[in-house]
Amino acid sequence: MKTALVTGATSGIGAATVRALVASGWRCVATGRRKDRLDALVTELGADKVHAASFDVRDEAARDAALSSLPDAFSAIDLLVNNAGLALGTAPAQSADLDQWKTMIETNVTALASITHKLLPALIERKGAVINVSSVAATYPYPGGNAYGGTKAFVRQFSLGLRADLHGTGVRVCSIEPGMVETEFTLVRTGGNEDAHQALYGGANPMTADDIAETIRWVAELPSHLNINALELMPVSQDFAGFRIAR
Ligand code: NDP
Ligand code: 8X3
Repeated sequence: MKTALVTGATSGIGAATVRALVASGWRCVATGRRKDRLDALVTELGADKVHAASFDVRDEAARDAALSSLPDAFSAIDLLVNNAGLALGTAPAQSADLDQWKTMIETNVTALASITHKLLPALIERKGAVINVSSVAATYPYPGGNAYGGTKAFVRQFSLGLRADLHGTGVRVCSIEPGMVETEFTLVRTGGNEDAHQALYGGANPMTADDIAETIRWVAELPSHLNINALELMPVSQDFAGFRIAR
């Protein structure tokens, strides 16, 4: 039985990924700040399948304490799913809140790079895999996407750079790049605005967290000689904005 560590497993894509992996025979270390939600996953899926490790990904000391006290059955990580992340705000750059930018960069970039750096030696030893959750925002800019899109572009390019450096090690790396997925993402981005959540997803037939989780599971379980470098997904209802001209 293989073991995955999934960051951001208290909600949305991360929680769905833990469910999909466990249903397919994996053990999971589920991480996130909201311990009650991790505990609920353990109750739902079983303590032999899920271990809750509650920490803020930006807190390296708390992360290291949690990783160094993993039960034996969960301590050999074969797959790192770097999913924890967030967008904060939709304001244009010129009126954006700098603290929100810093939080996105610390979470989506610095913490992701740090936990990857921490786990790489073990992943190399086990010929494991890294699946990073980027976004279509990495490739397609949109108004108000500024720093968030920048963080996700880092995730995409970092993933490809990891592939280059890990050449010959047998470690696989994939950048998963979803468009609109209905999760708590927009509530977090807007500070809990239910109307904004409804306005974005209502009638739009967005992707679900399960759609992305199933994709992550599929990528993780491909034969060991096969690497999906990057994978972009959108709901059928979403496409690309045109170029705007200011006159
Ligand atoms: P959710 O808000 O539902 O889930 C985000 C998860 O990230 C939560 O489990 C949250 O846990 C965790 N997280 C955020 N900050 C921290 C932190 N400082 N420390 C630990 N965990 C943290 O959103 P999604 O499921 O949609 O988002 C998952 C990933 O998917 C993100 O990286 C997002 O950017 C990306 N994405 C989302 C898309 C969408 O349309 N929904 C599209 C493309 C990419 P907790 O708050 O408990 O700590
Ligand atoms: C989330 C998708 O388009 O809201 O990464 O940036 S989008």
